[in-house]
Amino acid sequence: MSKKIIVLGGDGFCGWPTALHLSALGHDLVIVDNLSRRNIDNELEVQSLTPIQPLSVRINTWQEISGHNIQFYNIDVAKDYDRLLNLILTYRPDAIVHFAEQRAAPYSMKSSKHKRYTVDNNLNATNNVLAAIVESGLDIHVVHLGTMGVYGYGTAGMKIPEGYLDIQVPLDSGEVVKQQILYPANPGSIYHMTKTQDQLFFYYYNKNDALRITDLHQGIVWGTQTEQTKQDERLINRFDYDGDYGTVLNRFLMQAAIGYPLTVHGTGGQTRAFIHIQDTVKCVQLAIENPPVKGDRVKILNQMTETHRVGELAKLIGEITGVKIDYLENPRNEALENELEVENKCFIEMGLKPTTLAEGLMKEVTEIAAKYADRCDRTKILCTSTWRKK
Ligand code: NAD
Ligand code: USQ
Repeated sequence: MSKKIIVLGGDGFCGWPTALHLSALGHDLVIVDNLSRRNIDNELEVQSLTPIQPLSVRINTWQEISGHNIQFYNIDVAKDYDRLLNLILTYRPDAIVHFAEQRAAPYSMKSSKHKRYTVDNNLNATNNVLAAIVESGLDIHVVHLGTMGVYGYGTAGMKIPEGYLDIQVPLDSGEVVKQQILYPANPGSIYHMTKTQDQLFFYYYNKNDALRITDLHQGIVWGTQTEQTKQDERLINRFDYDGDYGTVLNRFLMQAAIGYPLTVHGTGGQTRAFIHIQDTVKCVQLAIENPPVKGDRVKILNQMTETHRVGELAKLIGEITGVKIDYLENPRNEALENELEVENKCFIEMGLKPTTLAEGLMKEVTEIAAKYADRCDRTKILCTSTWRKK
């Protein structure tokens, strides 16, 4: 059944392909974005490796190719509360997908100005969305993009559950009470910290106002293109490679394509969770199709398909492409080595068929990283944002 869906942050790396995927399925789409990500590119004097088009060109191209119309509103979700509320009241969406946050950990740690911006932007954006839904009186399903980083990356040897931890509390009487609590938050950057705060907003608005909320704890997204963004170069997705916004696997792919030694932080023993962008858009679709019912607690799903050590990824890419590896001093304050096992059976049971690293890696190097290699500014590759003053 066709739904009315607002994608907040729909001009971004995950938001744009998600909007196209949902539109291709026949849903009615509205994108809201304040284009802050494009302005941050100006601030950092860097550009997407891929030549992304202005949003109006993207939307017109999609209309031309698919016949589907996507509306766009330039609204700052963190600041323009009245315009957001007005849009919700007039459009009356069935679902709101919320990507509209500052998402780079290194950017959030650059200076006190960047810390404060990230906190202001992310917390106010989330609170505004939830408060506006309550004020509208409409029954709207919120699908939020959270992060695996809310859990931290270490465990007591167990699989990280999907949001809730079973605990047993021994009482003085000797009785043992069983409960489920939110998995303890353990953020590793100011950015990740905002996502742990988002969880509390969801918990509260769900408890107080019975809002229907799905929080997707997503791993590191890799890859660039989806079935829709491939259809025309004007639809191409963004590819961040710089030291602030580039994420590790895409950075390694781009570095391999230009023969730049792979930038492993520390020993590379950090294990992280990964997901391909094609699976991201599929997961959001599945989350929308499987909403919680009124009265359910916040539904938390782990949106990841594989875990890998950063150093092992570098070795794999080194073997395929012949590029060298550089072991650099780690600019972050993070564990040098960690094990990570993650439960992700909810999405698998809903029908997700993961894109594996093995099938996608080389395609990504040749079709994207090598093709646009001449757009790379080598001076922007190293990560210069440090977690603690030297
Ligand atoms: P992105 O920066 O490419 O996209 C975010 C979009 O939101 C941008 O277009 C930006 O202009 C917009 N935006 C930000 N603040 C806004 C505001 N106040 N009002 C309106 N628009 C605003 O980031 P992304 O990689 O697409 O990530 C999207 C979401 O997914 C984020 O919340 C992020 O935390 C989460 N996530 C991303 C990854 C990843 O690897 N990229 C992994 C896990 C989770
Ligand atoms: N790393 C390197 N070399 C690099 C870049 C990064 O070794 O050149 C290391 C980092 O030190 C870190 C790991 O790779 O240990 C991951 O870094 P990243 O920049 O790829 O990912 P991260 O900062 O965790 O953030 C990204 C997204 C964020 C999302 C998160 C999901 O930017 O929006 O929330 O991935 S997760 O990591 O699962 O929390």
